[in-house]
Amino acid sequence: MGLVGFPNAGKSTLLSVVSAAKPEIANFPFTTLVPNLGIVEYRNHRSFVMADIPGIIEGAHEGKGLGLRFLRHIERNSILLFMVPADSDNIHQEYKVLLNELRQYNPELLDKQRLLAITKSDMADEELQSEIKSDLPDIPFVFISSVAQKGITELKDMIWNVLEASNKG
Ligand SMILES: Nc1nc2c(ncn2[C@@H]2O[C@H](COP(=O)(O)OP(=O)(O)OP(=O)(O)O)[C@@H](O)[C@H]2O)c(=O)[nH]1
Ligand SMILES: [Mg+2]
Repeated sequence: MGLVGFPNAGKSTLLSVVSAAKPEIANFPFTTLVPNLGIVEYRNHRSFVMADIPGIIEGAHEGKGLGLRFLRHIERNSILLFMVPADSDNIHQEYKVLLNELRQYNPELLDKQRLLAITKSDMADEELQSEIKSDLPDIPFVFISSVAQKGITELKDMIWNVLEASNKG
């Protein structure tokens, strides 16, 4: 499965808390310049691979930012986890921008299973969380905080269930 998000969304931080990978993490965009892979241990000695992809911005399909050349690294994955921070001005809109960039790169990417993680949710109180919930895309979502270790088990369960379902075809 692969992580899809704007720069600074918390992709590498998530990878660092669910796997042994030690990606660079910093509070500025384009920290990750090449994809990082990590193995996520799941219950009963099962595991799956998580690919931390460099951040995508609007216009990436035209080469803006780092462009989309890294997306080939996730073409093989069956699941895409979209990651949008809880303090984003408009989570639904950010998701749409990301989706549109993927579509422009390769429409087949939209056949993949999509999940949404609202990251940095330690920065969103209950009121903001319910406000966020009132306008989300129609895909499974979870609030997570890699820093506070919240929602991580729920996220892994969600990913695992989708992986299992897609393996059974
Ligand atoms: N409060 C809070 N901050 C977080 C959380 N996760 C990540 N951050 C912070 O967000 C900033 C960006 O995190 P990264 O993991 O480097 O973000 P990224 O998505 O990999 O960014 P790029 O590599 O630039 O695409 C860092 O300062 C992190 O410490 C979280 O759960 N809560
Ligand atoms: Mg990163």
